[in-house]
Amino acid sequence: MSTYSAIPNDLEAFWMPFTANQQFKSNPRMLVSAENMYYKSQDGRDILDGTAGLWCVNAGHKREKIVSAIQAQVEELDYAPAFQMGHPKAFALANKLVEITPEDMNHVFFTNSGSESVETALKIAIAYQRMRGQVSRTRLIGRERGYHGVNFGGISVGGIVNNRKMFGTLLSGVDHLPHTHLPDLNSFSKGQPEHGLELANDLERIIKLHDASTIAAVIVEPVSGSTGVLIPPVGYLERLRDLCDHYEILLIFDEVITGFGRLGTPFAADYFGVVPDIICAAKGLTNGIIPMGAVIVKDEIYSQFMTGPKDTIELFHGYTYSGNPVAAAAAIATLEVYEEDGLFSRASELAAYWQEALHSLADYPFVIDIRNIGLIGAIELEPIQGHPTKRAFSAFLRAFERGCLIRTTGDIIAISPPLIIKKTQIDELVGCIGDVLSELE
Ligand code: PXG
Ligand code: PLP
Repeated sequence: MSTYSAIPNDLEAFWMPFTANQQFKSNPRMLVSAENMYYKSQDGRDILDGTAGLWCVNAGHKREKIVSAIQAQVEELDYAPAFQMGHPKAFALANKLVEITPEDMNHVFFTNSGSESVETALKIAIAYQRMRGQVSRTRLIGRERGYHGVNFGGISVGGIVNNRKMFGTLLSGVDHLPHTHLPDLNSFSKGQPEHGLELANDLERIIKLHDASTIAAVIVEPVSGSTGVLIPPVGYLERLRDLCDHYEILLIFDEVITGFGRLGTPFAADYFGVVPDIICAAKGLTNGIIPMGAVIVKDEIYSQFMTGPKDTIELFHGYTYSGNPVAAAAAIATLEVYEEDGLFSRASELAAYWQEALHSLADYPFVIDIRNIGLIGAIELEPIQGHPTKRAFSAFLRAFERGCLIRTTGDIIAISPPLIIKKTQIDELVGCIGDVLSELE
């Protein structure tokens, strides 16, 4: 029996993440296979992947090189203990990764997800400040509408009400910058919006309130993905960098979405010309195939930890699967595919075409904003009065029926296809969204 004619078992036991379980289970949407730019649905339809899975399958699906690297690794070394033992592929991967990270960022701590990368980065930041004698620098500054995964540190510095309100008091000693979404001033911006640089100055207000000597780090997504593609205003990230330098605060870029070519450069740090002290990565690191994340730190941070007695564990932190052999093999093969296919510059080659295609939807019903950067786009819809999120979710359902996969968050449609997308497939995706918008009520 072919996989996609298989009838699912009872759907009750699996508690699905970030999903309306009851609604889904009454009318499930199942994907059963995938190749290049397309998924296959259980009823045998081709579904154009407009979201690179969940922003992670940057090289497209079923890449032969990655598949065989994983198969070979499972045969050779399936698992090796991560603590006090090593295996060659984790070191090889770290070396390969630092070839594409910004200058002076040459040390990598491996995790299994973006959420774990965030926890790891926050812990390293606080521990680093302590190691250099700044023991009172323990506060963490995040941003409204920021998404930093779902663990306690990440939801504390994050700025999404629904992800926070159910879970008690979270971490103490956290404050938030204002978000940078200014629809009245910046709607229908192409690339970076013009207005909003001054919002970075709010960091000085926060510093005045708490004093710089209590602040360890600021964490932001260079481009917020999950909350609907919020693109930094011109000059904003530069200003944050200047303020962090001036007040000796570490700047963490959460590049879980923006890493690995999404903007047409290896990292958003390269795109914006702003180098943070720590980068959180995941998703595209293994093309989404095997869970893996990475935290990349400046040499100065790593060196600070390497000053104690040689037989002392420098950082009391790590995961059973840090640098897992199969994940490492997948990541090495993925980085090779990105290199061979020129995928780090692909988004910049396509950016102009992508931008024009997206903005051609400006006059469709209910569209109140369109924004884009690299190979990311967002179409914001006017909410149905009294029923926020319903209109966009209905667009998502209709798009799936019509054969394309999009994401929605609030009343925003977000798209971020694999970087291998062809111009004809951009037309197909935008055409599908246009048809869907025309049918919306
Ligand atoms: N930081 C950022 C900036 C992210 O976008 C995470 C951390 C957490 O990564 P993990 O691997 O723990 O999920 C993310 C994840 C969406 C969507 O549709 C976005 C994410 C995950 C799932 C859905 O916007 N981002
Ligand atoms: N919980 C228990 C009881 C454990 O023994 C461990 C790891 O040894 C963990 C949680 C953490 O698991 P991981 O290292 O996969 O994050």
